[in-house]
Amino acid sequence: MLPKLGRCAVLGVLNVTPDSFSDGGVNFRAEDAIATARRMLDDGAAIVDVGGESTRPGSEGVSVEEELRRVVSVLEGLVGLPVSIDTAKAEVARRALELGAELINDVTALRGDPHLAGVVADAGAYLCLMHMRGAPRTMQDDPRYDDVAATVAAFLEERLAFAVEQGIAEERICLDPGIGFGKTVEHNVELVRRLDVLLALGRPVVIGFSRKRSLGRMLGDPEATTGSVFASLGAAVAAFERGATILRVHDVRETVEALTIAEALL
Ligand code: HH2
Repeated sequence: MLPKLGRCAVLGVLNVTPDSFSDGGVNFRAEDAIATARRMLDDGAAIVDVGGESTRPGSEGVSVEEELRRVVSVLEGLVGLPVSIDTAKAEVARRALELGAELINDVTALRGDPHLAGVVADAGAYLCLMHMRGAPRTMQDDPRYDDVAATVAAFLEERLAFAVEQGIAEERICLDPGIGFGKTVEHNVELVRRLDVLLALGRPVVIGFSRKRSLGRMLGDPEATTGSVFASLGAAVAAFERGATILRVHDVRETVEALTIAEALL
């Protein structure tokens, strides 16, 4: 799945939103988004993940019409290029697949829209199932787990079985612990340190630590709302070393260079 680097692939984040936590507004105009996507692919991304709804902590979500309005012109400008769509909505996924998207990245792991599984199955598309506790509006209100790695693994195992039951081929599914989605800094750290628990499910693991607030907080700012590029590179290399094979990142060129060297040396 998604070859480009030798042993892992970079998925470039393209938020077509006014309010994403680290790059909100930067690619809100379709021309800018299309140019950014092309640059990410030139820089070595295996695929570009187009999203029209922010899931940052506290966000409320947008309507299907608004999400379609944001992403369709961008997808039209990227026909023929490897694209993923970051959506939980069946209607947005359906339109994106018609326009050539190959992967559906669903942060709700098929719990958000009862029609999404059928859309993915009918298209024979790739699917990313992500763990999230609660919903973006409230997910960071004091999240607690007895054993975060075991809880996330059990959840993803159940969602994987559900997706397969719905007719989605297991070989097309990858799993993501959802860094920052209903998790403290310590939970996020433990999920990467114990990635073997997720790898035991037998599917490729995606890690999206890029620019997330935990990185800024780990560097000593308790109020940080983002993390730096340098901190993100450290997280990407560590996640790769722990066995993640798909890294979801904002800074593609920097990450591809870091991972190319890590692949050569590890
Ligand atoms: N993180 C975000 C959004 N989608 N999808 C997966 N599979 N894994 C992630 O870690 C993940 C994701 C949040 O980051 P971003 O897209 O940059 O921000 P926003 O949701 O504010 O647009």
